[in-house]
Amino acid sequence: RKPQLAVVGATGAVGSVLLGILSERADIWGEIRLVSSARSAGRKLTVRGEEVEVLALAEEVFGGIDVAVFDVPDEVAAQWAPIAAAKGAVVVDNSAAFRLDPDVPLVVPEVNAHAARVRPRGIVANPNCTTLSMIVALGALHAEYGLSELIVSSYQAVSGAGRDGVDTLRSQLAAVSGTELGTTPGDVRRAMGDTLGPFPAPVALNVVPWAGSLQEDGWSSEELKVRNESRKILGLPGLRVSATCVRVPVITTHSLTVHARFENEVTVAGAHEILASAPGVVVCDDPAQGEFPTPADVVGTDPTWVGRVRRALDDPRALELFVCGDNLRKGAALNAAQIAEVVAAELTA
Ligand code: 2RA
Repeated sequence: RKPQLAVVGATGAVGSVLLGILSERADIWGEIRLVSSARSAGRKLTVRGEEVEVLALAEEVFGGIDVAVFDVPDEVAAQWAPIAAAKGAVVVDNSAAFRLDPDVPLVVPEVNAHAARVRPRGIVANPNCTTLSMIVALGALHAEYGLSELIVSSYQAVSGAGRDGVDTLRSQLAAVSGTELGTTPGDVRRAMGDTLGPFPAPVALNVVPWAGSLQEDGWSSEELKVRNESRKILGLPGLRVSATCVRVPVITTHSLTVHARFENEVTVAGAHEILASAPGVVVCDDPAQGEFPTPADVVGTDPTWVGRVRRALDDPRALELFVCGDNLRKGAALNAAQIAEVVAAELTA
């Protein structure tokens, strides 16, 4: 029989993208059961061209389910993923609740698909969207050159902060459009009043050097996720990683500048060749023709786009890259769907 899939958090921002992705990809699933909080249960959503009623999260909804993709807040995942696993489902969890648990693999199929096979808790974790937006390209370069250090800055889209993030940017853009704002200190902030939404400063006509919560020594949780998750996915527990995460006025698609240092000397031609043949990566790198990835062009696509590839002028072992990835697709829903497919193939083998 075909494996049965549950999507928990089907009505959320990532859940909606996941239903679209499941409708586009090879249809390997038997039933696709949709689940949400009691508040959104009863709604009908379309998947694979059919309307499906959303069920309220409860132990019984996991009966007969082989794979359950969770896209819910950390605390909901922490409570419910083990319940789904105890009912026999393999859980693919997109929250941060289990990512650093040594008994939970953190999987990016292009980089470490094999890790999904060893899952003592019955849970496979999906990385954070910022890590995911760069790691497929870095995994390919690491396999050839041996990564030794990463210094990255992110340019993160507001949809990473959910529907509230998108609504906030849209209403802030409406408030500044057609005005002279942005020329004197604080004028944008004053115009926003108390409509900052999930961000600590205006995001329209601005950039905000903050994502996530405050952790020790001034680091943000998002910056530590990039460090810890990159190390785990690449199997490099001692990798030197420094990240600075910044929110920018983009709806969807995270970008990163990456300074990647390797064990071996690198060349731009070599990096181009590796990246061009890496699954899930597209090279878009011809600045003379104005060709480099931008979020406006990358949004809605599946691959990791790489451009501006340069060898560091002062270090023959280091590359500079500009990387873009759709944070709702590869950064969340697509990677989760790919993990679910890897697990389904194993279960039906
Ligand atoms: C963000 N990475 O962009 C987060 C969402 N998971 O805020």
